[in-house]
Amino acid sequence: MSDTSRTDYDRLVERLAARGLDVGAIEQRLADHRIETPSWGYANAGTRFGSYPPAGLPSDPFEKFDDAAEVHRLTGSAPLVAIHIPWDQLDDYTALKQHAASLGLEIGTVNPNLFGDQRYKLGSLVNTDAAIRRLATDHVLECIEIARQVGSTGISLWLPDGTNYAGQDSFVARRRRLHECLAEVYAALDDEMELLVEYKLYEPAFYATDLADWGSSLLTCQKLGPKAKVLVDLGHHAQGVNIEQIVAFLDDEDRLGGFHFNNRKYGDDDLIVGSVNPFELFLIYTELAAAPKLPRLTIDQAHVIESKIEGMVLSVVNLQEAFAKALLVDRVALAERQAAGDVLGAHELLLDAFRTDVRPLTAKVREEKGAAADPVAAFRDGDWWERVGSRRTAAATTGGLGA
Ligand code: RM4
Ligand code: MN
Ligand code: MN
Repeated sequence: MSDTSRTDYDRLVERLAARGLDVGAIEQRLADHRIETPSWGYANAGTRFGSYPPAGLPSDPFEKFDDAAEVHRLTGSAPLVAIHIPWDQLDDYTALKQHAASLGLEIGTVNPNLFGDQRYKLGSLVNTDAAIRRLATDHVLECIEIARQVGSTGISLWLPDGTNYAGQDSFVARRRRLHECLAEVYAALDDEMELLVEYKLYEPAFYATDLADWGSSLLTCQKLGPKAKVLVDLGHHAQGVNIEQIVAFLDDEDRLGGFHFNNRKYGDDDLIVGSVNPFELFLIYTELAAAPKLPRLTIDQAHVIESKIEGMVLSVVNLQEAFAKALLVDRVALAERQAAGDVLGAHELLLDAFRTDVRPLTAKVREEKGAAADPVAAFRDGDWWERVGSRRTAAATTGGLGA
């Protein structure tokens, strides 16, 4: 650590200690913070209008893990990588598991894909055709088997099913078909496994999505059993929805399974987390930090014009800073002010934590883990391109939307 940053750090620690905060405990929680990055975030992605694949893209799942390892090396907090099947389809998943371990990584959630196949035109797990439902269910069962092989305990399900026109199908019949398929999936889970049930307001369907909001996901999870939990993707709500309140409610019900972090301005934009609304991200972490254990924290983004690795590094840094700020909230004083009806006094405690520049703290925690004080600058100044990127000549894989 340089002398200037040491001074910044010492000053910050002094200020925090004066507020009665246990800086050592905060640093420990920051050191334990584990983010999962998505394999598809390293592959080509675009919009429906086109894509601009940069040079040096990975050409297979192994190379995607090489890129994820770079993100982990620089940030110290991204040891998990989510895989998407069939985008990461392999004959031998144990080879990928070994490759991950050799890089200091683990395979995180396994994500079935129920939207790529032509046969899913009218839906997957809710399709009126029993043969298509069988196909989709078997695919999720295959993902459970893959999870078993790679030592993963999370199956992350995003159901793209929905209808485009009123009257196209019965809401209730669709729901029953979905629950029947998911009951079979649930029964196949091992004890330590979890089924994460993601919801999304709209897209690809535009009239009614079968799992459109946290309520429908939660009802589904409650029907299935305790191993089914809700997954919150920050881009999957109507504008203005209070996501931190959803987080608090789900956590209180012990049904918060995990996150797909990203940020949005309009729709499901999949921009860098914390780039549009850092205050919302801080408030979400304020709810998360209140519990002793964090849920699965996955990034689900599509970097369309920016550097993919740099974008992922910045995302992890933004998550580290949001968590650090949330850990500064004086919870005792907050409860006191809430009980006293001190509206702005309580609000001020949150603002104070949010406005604190925590960068000296997160930098120190990263450096102690052997990562970079400033990961984005370290990536820019580093030799990833010479070492890895420029050597990649094989055709890049797809595996992001619109790619
Ligand atoms: C969806 C959803 C899923 C993601 C796909 C690619 O909008 O967020 O989680 O896997 O996109
Ligand atoms: Mn998602
Ligand atoms: Mn999405």
